Amino acid sequence: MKNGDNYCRVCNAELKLAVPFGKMPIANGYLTKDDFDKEYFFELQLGFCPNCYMVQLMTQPDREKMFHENYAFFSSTSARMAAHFKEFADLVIKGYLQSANSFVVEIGSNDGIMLQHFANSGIRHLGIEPSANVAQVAIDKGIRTITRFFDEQLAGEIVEEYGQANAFLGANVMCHIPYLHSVVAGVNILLKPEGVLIFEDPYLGDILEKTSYDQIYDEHAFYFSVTSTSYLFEQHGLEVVDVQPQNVHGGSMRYVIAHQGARPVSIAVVAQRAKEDALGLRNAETFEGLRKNIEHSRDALLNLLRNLKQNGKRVVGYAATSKSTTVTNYCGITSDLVEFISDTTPIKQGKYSPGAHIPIRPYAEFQARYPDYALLFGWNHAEEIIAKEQQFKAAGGKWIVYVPKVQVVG
Ligand code: DWN
Ligand code: SAH
Ligand code: ZN
Repeated sequence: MKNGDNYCRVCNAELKLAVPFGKMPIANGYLTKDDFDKEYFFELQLGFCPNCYMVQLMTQPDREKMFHENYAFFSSTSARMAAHFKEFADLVIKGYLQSANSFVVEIGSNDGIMLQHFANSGIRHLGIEPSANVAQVAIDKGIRTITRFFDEQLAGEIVEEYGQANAFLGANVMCHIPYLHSVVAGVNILLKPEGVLIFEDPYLGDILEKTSYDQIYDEHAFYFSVTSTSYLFEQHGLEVVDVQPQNVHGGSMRYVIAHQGARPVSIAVVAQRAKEDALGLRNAETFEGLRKNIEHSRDALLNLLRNLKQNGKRVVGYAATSKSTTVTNYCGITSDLVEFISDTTPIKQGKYSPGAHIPIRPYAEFQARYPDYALLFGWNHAEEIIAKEQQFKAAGGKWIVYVPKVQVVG
């Protein structure tokens, strides 16, 4: 099997380069000044597979460079996401875990934001989380977690020790794993005959419709659609039996997967695939359009920030998201345009943003002296953030957003 830069990780066909972003650093690689001269960069390129239609990165850094004992993203930083994962857990418990001694596995379980609900209900559970520092937060909450990368080999070990699972879950993790065939082979081993895999990830349709190009960064190896996902699972005797759009992270899709023939296929699957055809998800030209939209978005944001600077306005970034690494580096936004980025995560504070080296400051500094404009890097949490920043608005503060288009609000 050929592997690497120019071949599809799902079907091995030659990829078409869709969007070149240039050199990019590790999206969550916050650094100190001492680390500037040894910072790692790679070529960020979005590729389109004309055979199975999987959209993917053409090169991805080694997993150990991204997921390790100093991983900077802690899931429980958003109240809205905490509520979302409680709903997700409740749905799984009611729908799939009613039999005695049920067993649920979650990959990418992070700080236990979802798995805590299974643990608290006394359900047999296991988290697989390779980033040791975030895994430790879950372990400290009494959530059983192993610090490993999930793959086929690990699936076999889990079945030996715990038996097969009724439900296998993953949120914003499946799209992070380049060796998808090993993962899906593992799912096949791990799932009981009537078991389900339920996972959700940012949806390609939303990225295209909203030009949310900042979803494209090192950790996100794949940009799934129902079309490409169906192809992948069918290779392994599994099938997509339901899909449900989710209003989180700027538009996600939840996929329910079962062994072929084990469960009826919902009409939502067929309907969504028809929508994808209409959106042009199988046409290379669609991605040429995306590339142009991304270039326009970059130019509009830079113009706006330069104008504000000329007019002596203070602009501060709000939320040092992984996504902001793509925006700052692709647009060339440094601390001359954005004074600092405010963030609530302690391990990001006092460091500098990857590549662009904008200082990351504690949230208290945003509150202490409101800027004229806040550039909303956490636009996917806009509702939650704008609701809690009424005082900023009352003080005359305005928001800059760039998804779905560059504009000033408030
Ligand atoms: O896929 C992924 C998603 C689930 O989470 C990962 N690859 C990495 C991460 O992406 P992200 O960093 O873009 O996630 P968020 O949730 O958009 O941003 C989180 C950051 O925003 C944290 O550093 C905390 C910060 N934040 C803040 O400072 N104030 C967040 C909120 C809601 C706030 O009010
Ligand atoms: N599920 C959480 C975390 C998403 S961030 C949420 O939605 O908020 C992605 C997580 O996947 C990280 O914590 C990372 O360490 C983990 N991860 C990356 N590769 C993995 C793999 N091969 N197996 C299991 N987890 C993995
Ligand atoms: Zn392919």
